[in-house]
Amino acid sequence: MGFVEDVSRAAEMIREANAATLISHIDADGITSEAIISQAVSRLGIPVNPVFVRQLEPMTMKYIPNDDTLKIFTDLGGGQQNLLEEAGIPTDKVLILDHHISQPAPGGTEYFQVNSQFYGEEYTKCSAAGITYLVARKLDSVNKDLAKLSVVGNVGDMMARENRGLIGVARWIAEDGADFGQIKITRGLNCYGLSTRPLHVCLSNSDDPIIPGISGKPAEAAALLCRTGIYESPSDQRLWEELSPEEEKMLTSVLAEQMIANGEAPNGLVAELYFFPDEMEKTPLRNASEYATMLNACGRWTKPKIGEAVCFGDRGQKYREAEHMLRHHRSIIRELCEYIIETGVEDIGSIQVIHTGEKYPDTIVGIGAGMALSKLDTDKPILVMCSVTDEPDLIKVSMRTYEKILRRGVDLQEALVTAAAEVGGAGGGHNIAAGAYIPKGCENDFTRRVNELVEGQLTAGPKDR
Ligand SMILES: [Mn+2]
Repeated sequence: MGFVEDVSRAAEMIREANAATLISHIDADGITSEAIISQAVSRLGIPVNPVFVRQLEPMTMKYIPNDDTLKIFTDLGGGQQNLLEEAGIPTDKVLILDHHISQPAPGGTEYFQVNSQFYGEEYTKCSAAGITYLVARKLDSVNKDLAKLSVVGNVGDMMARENRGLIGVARWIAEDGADFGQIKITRGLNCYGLSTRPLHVCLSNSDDPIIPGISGKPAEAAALLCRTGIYESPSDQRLWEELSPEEEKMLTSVLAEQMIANGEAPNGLVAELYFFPDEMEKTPLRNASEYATMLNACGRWTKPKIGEAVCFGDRGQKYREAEHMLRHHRSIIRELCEYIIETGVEDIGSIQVIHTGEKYPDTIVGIGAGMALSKLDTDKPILVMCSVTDEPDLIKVSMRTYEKILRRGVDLQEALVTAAAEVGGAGGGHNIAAGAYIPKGCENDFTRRVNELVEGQLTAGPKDR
């Protein structure tokens, strides 16, 4: 069926429900998806009960009651229909709103889902928070106030990364929120922390793209800002959000010139940005990427309901707790990053490898790997392995690289999917950032194989895109 028909059918199923159980993932996309559908369903007077899970797997199925509530799966479910079938959950009690690859149930039970993968190019770069928003919007146009959360989920799931902005139906959602007056869509610096970090810190943290003479060098960044008159002194603390449009333009062109002078293409310097002018100034809630990090921090430290409360509009107690989670999150990541650099990675040819064992939670190892990479050999993808909490037989693998390496033909997702399948594991993700779970004990064979595959990709050269 077409997208419009499927969204209508999803809305119909919700309207007919007496009560709903909302099962969602604990990352930014999962939390925003849940918050969107939860509010949309509650507004119809239908009671809801949320269940957040790290992953839908046999162990977590016990949290899903086989009662007569409508089970709405968001940001998961499409790939786990076998579990729903096994649990004997009837099809008329299941609605899946997902964007991950769908796997039919082995017994042939056909659960109804709206999945971004089903409807062609316009939809593939739309996360679960996008699908849930479009269902919410179909239920009632009053739900336009939820567009902001949808953009947070999309940006959090890296839907804006490849094209440096949202595209297709996800972009339409951003415009819908802009229309409503809650989202300001602009173009600007493709850096993290534009609403909360002093500009020289933002610039020196930029690692994709790497700005020669600025990345990793806060003092040099401050000096450049002084030279351009944006800072009055090197100890100035102005934020990107505080610049005038003229200053924004001037700064991006100075940085672009600096990149060109160093033989780098300045393409990655500017991106489309999504600001939320009705949120408190100088807080992570002011833009989509920082908001998403706050929610990820809540989820990764197993407090998704704090993130949910923030999405519902709590700016008091729960918001303070979320701020605390974010600070904690950052300090552990910083620690992990230092650990990787101090311990050192092993260069095995085309990739660099490290095993962090049980030292850090597997939920943050990928982020730490990405941050550490900027201080390692940026020409070789990094592969980090670690133990998995509560799963002693599994090893989690995270890989990160840079755009410039993708241009040479590398695709981390492809490499990990292939190598993981060969050892009886499973991989997934994106070309620039991917992950896998593999059985414990095959680490060496696995990393050797990934190295071989990446080598092969480099030999084959750039793909036609
Ligand atoms: Mn997602």
